[in-house]
Amino acid sequence: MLRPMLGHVAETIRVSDMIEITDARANEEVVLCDLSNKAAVEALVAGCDGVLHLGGRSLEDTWEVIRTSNIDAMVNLYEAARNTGKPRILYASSNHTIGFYPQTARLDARSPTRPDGFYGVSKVFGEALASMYHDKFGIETACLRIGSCKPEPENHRMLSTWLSPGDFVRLVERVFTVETLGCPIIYGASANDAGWWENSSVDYLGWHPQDNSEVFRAKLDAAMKHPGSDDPMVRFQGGTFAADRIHED
Ligand code: 15L
Repeated sequence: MLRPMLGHVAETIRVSDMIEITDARANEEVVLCDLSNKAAVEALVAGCDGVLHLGGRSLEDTWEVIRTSNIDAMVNLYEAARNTGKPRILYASSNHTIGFYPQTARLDARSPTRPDGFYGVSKVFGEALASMYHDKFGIETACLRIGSCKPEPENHRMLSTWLSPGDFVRLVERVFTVETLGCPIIYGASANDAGWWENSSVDYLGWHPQDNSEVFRAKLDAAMKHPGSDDPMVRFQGGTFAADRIHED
């Protein structure tokens, strides 16, 4: 979804996946990589000025899958960054780091985490790892707690969590050009009237989300019923992730 909108951010963009990428664009160079392979990650990161880290498992899963994709892979990424010129990193964290908060709570970057599953716990780990590599080695990371990055909100919860692709790209531009980034927590949501999260601690980035999910409310109201008040989709910020059972091997 983002690749067609990101072409201008660098002269060469090295895109990576575990499976073949067949639609490489003019300034994209493809490097296949399994992020749990330490040597492969080091080769992937070598020579990069910046890393937009969207890899890993992005949904709840067994601990084994989460550990391989989101814990081991993160250590491999940060070790590779430390050994290859310390590129700045934008790390796709998630709203599932705080998913067990009720939807009535209003959060900012200082709110304690309340992960809603193994996946959310792995994202908290990633934020802690980024913080340690910043303090110890000076690697800068934007820890972006993405809400729901979709072309448009798909349900009423996403009226609060929606991050438009355009606002994401505008954030990428700021993260990789601001003089000093540090290692901030950023809530990844557009300028939604129904939003829950406060981002004033990252005003210095100069990121100004422009989109607002409210324009989709009538369409959603017509397409689906509001869930009942005891439904996880209206109780928890993480929605159904908070009600997911533990995934067993
Ligand atoms: C996430 O972290 C997931 O990666 C994504 O698939 C969405 O489900 C999103 O959160 C969300 O909470 O809507």
